[in-house]
Amino acid sequence: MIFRKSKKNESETAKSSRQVSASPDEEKQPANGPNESGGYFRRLKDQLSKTRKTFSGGFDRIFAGKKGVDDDLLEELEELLIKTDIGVQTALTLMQKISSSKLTDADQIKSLLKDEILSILQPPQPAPPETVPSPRVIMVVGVNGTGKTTTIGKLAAKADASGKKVLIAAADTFRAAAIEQLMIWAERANADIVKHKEMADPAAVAFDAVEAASARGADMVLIDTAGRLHTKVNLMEELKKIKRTISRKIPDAPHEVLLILDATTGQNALSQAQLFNDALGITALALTKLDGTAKGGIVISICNTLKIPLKYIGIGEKIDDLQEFDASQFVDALF
Ligand SMILES: Nc1nc2c(ncn2[C@@H]2O[C@H](COP(=O)(O)OP(=O)(O)O)[C@@H](O)[C@H]2O)c(=O)[nH]1
Ligand SMILES: [Mg+2]
Repeated sequence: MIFRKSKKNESETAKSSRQVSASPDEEKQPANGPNESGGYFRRLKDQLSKTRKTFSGGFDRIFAGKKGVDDDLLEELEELLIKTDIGVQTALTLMQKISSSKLTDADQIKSLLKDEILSILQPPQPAPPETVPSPRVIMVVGVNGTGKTTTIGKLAAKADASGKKVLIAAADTFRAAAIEQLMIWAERANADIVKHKEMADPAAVAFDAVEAASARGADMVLIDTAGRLHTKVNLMEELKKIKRTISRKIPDAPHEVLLILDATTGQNALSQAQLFNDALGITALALTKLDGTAKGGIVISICNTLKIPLKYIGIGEKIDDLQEFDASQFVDALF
């Protein structure tokens, strides 16, 4: 295997220290789980405020001072849904439910809408219990700027907080800055990092990382990848090669191919998902930057259109601003 011979020279590993200084904001904070304190839900609600203002605020405005439901009001409601990036098809489905319910009371319509959205967001059947391979290899993919590196940092911190040993692979070798950015996140999350030089073969980095993780008894490997889209074909080939190469070391790896989508790109996120899924077989989604947009309806659009589970949502730039997606909490935060 050609890429192994240069390993000694090129591969460096760095174990970060817990003493590394970080600004108070960057200081590692306990990773919350969905069943933990009210602070977790409050944070979600705060960070989704832009979408909530459009959604729930808009709803109240439409119904203010109106008695009964007429065509104009329904039209306004449909426009509102589309404005939040819920998608035309999903908006139409919801409007049909409202029309056929014959409800006229604003509160009742709101609660019907809430129930219908929840049933879209909830997976049809509970996911089968995950077997936990060790190391569990997660390949993280997505277009540049969607939040791959940041999400890896957040995931690593969560895993570290639950006592797991994490190793991160710097397989976005396209820019030196990308490797440096990942090193900072690894440090914050107390994770090991495996990196080569800029422009090194990303598949070789991934292979070394998986090998090092096995040797060191790591629980989780997070593989950062490039996302330049102007060379779309090459990118997909590069990602496929990484995937193949990993499976040569661990046959059933990667155990997860996590696609990162940026909520602020709206419906574009859906076409990106199609592209990456066709090439790689995406097993889970993370939707970032829900804090920065009034178009959080994209969550509903994604769950209604794609048959890929939405596992995580990013609601800020801080290390603990990644939450496991919980449909009912999300809907409660929206209304
Ligand atoms: N507001 C907000 N910003 C985010 C979130 N996730 C990532 N970002 C920011 O998005 C930018 C690009 O993220 P990065 O991880 O470098 O994207 P990559 O190119 O896919 O690796 C950075 O400025 C991040 O801080 C999020 O959930 N909310
Ligand atoms: Mg990156």
